[in-house]
Amino acid sequence: APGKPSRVFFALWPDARVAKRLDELGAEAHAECGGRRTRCETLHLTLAFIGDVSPQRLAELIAVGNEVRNDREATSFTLRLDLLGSWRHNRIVWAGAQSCPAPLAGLVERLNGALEAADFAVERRPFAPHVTLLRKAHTQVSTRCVDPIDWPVDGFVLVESVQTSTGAHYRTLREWRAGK
Ligand code: 2AM
Repeated sequence: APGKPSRVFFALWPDARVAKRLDELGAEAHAECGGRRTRCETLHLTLAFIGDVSPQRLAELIAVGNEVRNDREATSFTLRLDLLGSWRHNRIVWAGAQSCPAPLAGLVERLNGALEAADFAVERRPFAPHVTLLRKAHTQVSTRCVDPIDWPVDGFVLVESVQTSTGAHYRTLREWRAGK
């Protein structure tokens, strides 16, 4: 979209079944907390946020993805989302995991390592895996367990986010599948 900056990030993108489950949880959370729901087709889990990049740097990001994809164990695992929680500082309500699978932590570590080696600024805070369900929530929730959503992960994506008046729109720039 003209005028507005675009930004890119690595993410896990759910299949239709998992997205539907997350969307249902989002509806439940919305009834309780208000705010703006993430549209079903844009639900995702961010692995590494990059920000604005030039076309040349984009090629380097794809090289980073290629490098990380070569490790099959890091890209094929089940992620169980079984928590609903919120953050006061950014008024987000999210779906999260009681335990972060080791391969997911490893995937993020590998991505950050490869990004750092390629001179991209990486996140210094500990990785907090979450899927944002609501933004600008009117009320918080106390973190609670919910009916588990088992997400079979078998790859990751590089996505471009374009901010528009109707919210963020996402375009998949590249997809990496485990062992393929
Ligand atoms: P959020 O859902 O917690 O806001 C696209 O904006 C994705 O990148 C979102 O999942 C968002 O996380 C994440 N994101 C946006 N800005 C970020 C930042 N500065 N650091 C880390 N993640 C960010």
